Amino acid sequence: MKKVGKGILLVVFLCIAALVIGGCSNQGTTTSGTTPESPAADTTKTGAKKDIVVGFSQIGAESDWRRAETKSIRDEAKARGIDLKFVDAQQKKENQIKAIKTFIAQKVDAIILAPVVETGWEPVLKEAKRAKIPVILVDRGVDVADDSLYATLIASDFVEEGRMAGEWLAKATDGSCKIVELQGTPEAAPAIDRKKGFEEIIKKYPGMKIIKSQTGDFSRINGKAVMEAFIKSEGKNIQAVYAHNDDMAIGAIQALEAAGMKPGKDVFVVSIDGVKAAFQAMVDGKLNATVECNPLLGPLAFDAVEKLVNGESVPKKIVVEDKIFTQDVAKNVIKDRKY
Ligand code: GYE
Repeated sequence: MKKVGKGILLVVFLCIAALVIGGCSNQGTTTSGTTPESPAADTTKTGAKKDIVVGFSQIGAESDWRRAETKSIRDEAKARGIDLKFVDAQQKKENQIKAIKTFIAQKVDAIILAPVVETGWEPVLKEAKRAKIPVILVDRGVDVADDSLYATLIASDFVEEGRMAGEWLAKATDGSCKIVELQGTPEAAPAIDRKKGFEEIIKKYPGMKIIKSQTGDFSRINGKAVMEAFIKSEGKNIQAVYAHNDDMAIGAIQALEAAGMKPGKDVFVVSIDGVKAAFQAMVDGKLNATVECNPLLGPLAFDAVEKLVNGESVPKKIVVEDKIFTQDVAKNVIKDRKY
């Protein structure tokens, strides 16, 4: 009797162990990889569909926009049962190159790359091409002579975003104001293009002038520090702030308030991204306008991944549509904002 009882216990234990192990190995094929070292899942079983493994080299976590993009890509991979290897490059191109090389060594099915700057990608993209691994660029573009080095670019039109910000400011100031500009990360596509689009518009208005321009690296803390320096040297001369993203605009708003100036009233503030905090700043009357730049790129990115893995073609460029939001609509739309 005793022996039979022990036997049953052993069988029950083995069943539980099998269930636990089975559950764990399933988890290994879903989205959770956070290091380039985690081995690529190879769960191909006879007759079963091969799991897709994707490496994602992200720039960092410098802004609300970027955090929203990361979440969108992670959530979408998880929803589709795709194994995502996520690596944060801490703003360094060298780290991104290292991550891509690791993904190639792991024989991933596709690579998603958000390139921090535009140049210097040719050698590593050639390695990916030789390994027949498609590269999907998200949100920022690269400057390469041969565009067969990447499969597609999914991004907004940053020049157009700069134009929208410039046009709004020209209208609000009757084409006359002294502007300070907070630029994004040097050599990054959105910093180059947002400057270009904005300048294209304001040069049509002789009364509009950029009196100071410096990088705030797309972060709140740097935007604030640069704005403090602008206020120190230009003071009340400053009539408008053009920030290449909302985080820097919010930093600038803090600096203006600390200096006893009234952002949104004494000084116009216009920026780009359309994150929730910017809508709140508009509701509070401190930010005048923001141009939306949609970071929720996960669904588009994985549509492209799945097509490419199935041997289908994708367009070379997928442009995400943007529009400008102002204070008068902020209150009504803030509750529906998704990021
Ligand atoms: O505007 C900014 C972020 O590359 C479009 O990078 C993106 C930009 C975005 O840090 O907030």
